[in-house]
Amino acid sequence: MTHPAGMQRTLSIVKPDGVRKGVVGEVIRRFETSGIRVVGMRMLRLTKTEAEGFYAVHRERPFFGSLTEFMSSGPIVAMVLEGENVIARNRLLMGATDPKKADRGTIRADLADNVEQNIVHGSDAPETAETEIDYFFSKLDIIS
Ligand code: 3AN
Repeated sequence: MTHPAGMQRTLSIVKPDGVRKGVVGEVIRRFETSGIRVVGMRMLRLTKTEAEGFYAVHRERPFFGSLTEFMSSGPIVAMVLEGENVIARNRLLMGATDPKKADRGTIRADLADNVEQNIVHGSDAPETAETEIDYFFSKLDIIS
């Protein structure tokens, strides 16, 4: 499939804290307001093993056990976002990993409680975006 230059896809997740707080709509509104298109979406609950697979790059980190426990603690909403430069734009909307350090007006500054339970995930590079989208979505699940 061909895309205009600069067009990208990224994986976004509203984490279990975001679903529990009822801010799924608020997160999507922020994407849509900034011109980012949702081209795939599903709600699911990860098993601990599936969360460990998704966060495998962090397996040596001290917070790995707690993070994967949290990520499997309730339903999440996984989305494929599409737009020009959407990987970086989504990261800007999300704000820094630690909500205390995130700029005002970002999703994490406005909605998150702490560095682990920080409402959203977003892929950080084209290669990780591709792997992460494939973790949750088949080609047929994504609108082109
Ligand atoms: P980001 O999600 O901003 O890309 P990463 O990739 O460094 O941040 O971390 C992945 C996830 O691990 C974060 N979203 C957060 O839930 C958790 N995390 C990161 N740093 C910490 C930490 N110091 N303590 C607990 N959890 C953390």
